[in-house]
Amino acid sequence: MFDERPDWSAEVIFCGRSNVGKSTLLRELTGHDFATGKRPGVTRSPDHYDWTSEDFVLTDLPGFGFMSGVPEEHREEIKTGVVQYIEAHAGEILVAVLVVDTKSAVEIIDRHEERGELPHDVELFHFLRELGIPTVVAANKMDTVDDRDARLNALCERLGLHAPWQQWQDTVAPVSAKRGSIRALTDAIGTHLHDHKRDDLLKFF
Ligand SMILES: Nc1nc2c(ncn2[C@@H]2O[C@H](COP(=O)(O)OP(=O)(O)OP(=O)(O)O)[C@@H](O)[C@H]2O)c(=O)[nH]1
Ligand SMILES: [Mg+2]
Repeated sequence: MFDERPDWSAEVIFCGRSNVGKSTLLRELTGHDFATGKRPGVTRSPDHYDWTSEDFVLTDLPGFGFMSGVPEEHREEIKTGVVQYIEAHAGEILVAVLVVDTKSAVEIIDRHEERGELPHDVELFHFLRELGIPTVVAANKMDTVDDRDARLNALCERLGLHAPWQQWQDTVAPVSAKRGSIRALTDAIGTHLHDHKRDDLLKFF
């Protein structure tokens, strides 16, 4: 399920737990009707969106963690598939967007840590950075939180970034995909593309 991929040489990926709003963000960015849903586990294999005239692709990866009706071992398989996909294409991935649900992210991270487990979001964030892939954490669903700064600072701390969050604007982007408020993310992606000397791709963001 992970091997039907043409040879694009430049890619931006969207990854993260299930139900955080990856596909909604991509819909907002592209205007394309990515499948989204109220229950976790909607996107089950990489969904590529490209432009016929461009050697560039946006990839919506399946979510991992809890998914409705998906047994634990299959969830692990999906996560392994995502990790392998990222490793295999690390050379082409210009920017990774790690999407989190701002309202529940910190609580879920803490719950895993209390159990002595490595939380998915923290693991993926460090994994991407170890591969040298510039990573933007899209702190999504900001419309559902009222303590914005406290939430974003707590999220930064869990990721090993010192508060205040405002000093990490290339790394942490508060957004609300549902409300179409994604400017912080497109700006952050733009900064990384510029650093890659890929200003030609800024038009997509
Ligand atoms: N309140 C709020 N809801 C959002 C926002 N973005 C997405 N959602 C909702 O979150 C749910 C999940 O969105 P999806 O885009 O399908 O999430 P996903 O990360 O692609 O999920 P999987 O494909 O299952 O991994 C949907 O009900 C969306 O409408 C947001 O900014 N605010
Ligand atoms: Mg999805």
